[in-house]
Amino acid sequence: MAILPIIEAPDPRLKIKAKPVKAVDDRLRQLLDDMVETMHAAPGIGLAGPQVGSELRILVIDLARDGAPPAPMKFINPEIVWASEETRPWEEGCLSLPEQFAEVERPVEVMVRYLDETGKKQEVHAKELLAVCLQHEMDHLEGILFVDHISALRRNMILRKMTKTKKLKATVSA
Ligand code: GNR
Ligand code: NI
Repeated sequence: MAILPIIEAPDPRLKIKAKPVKAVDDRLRQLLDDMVETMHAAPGIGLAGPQVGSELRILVIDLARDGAPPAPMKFINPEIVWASEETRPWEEGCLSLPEQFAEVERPVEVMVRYLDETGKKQEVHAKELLAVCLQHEMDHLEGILFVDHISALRRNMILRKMTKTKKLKATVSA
């Protein structure tokens, strides 16, 4: 097991379209385990491949409450096969945009088809936080961040803050 570095915006690696997994093997399962460990350590409730430098269509989610036993979920090649017409705003954050938050409007419910870590086809009907998190993580697989769903004004405010923080961190560590 290993904790992987999380890529922070702005970074071109967060803007790529991730590639489908071809084989669900031990190497992939190792990467998924490392992503779960990284997500728990952050801490976060989700993490997508591109955030840790993988180009694969994989993501992990754990919505277990503080103090409850961990309940990591792993998704390979996820696809939204249905989304509700009803949408709702939810305050989102992102480990690649630390300390930044904004309300994002998304479908309240989604049906997601994916492969589990044994390579078996699965489907989940997600609502509430699981639906929000799955859509947020699947956006990462398309190179989309939550700020891409808000107004250009608020997006640029957040991205300017990120650029400033990155420069400051580079100066301090130099
Ligand atoms: O930890 C996270 N919290 C969160 C809160 C509201 C909506 C989405 C998320 S996902 C985020 C972790 C992350 O950046 N995943 O890509
Ligand atoms: Ni994110």
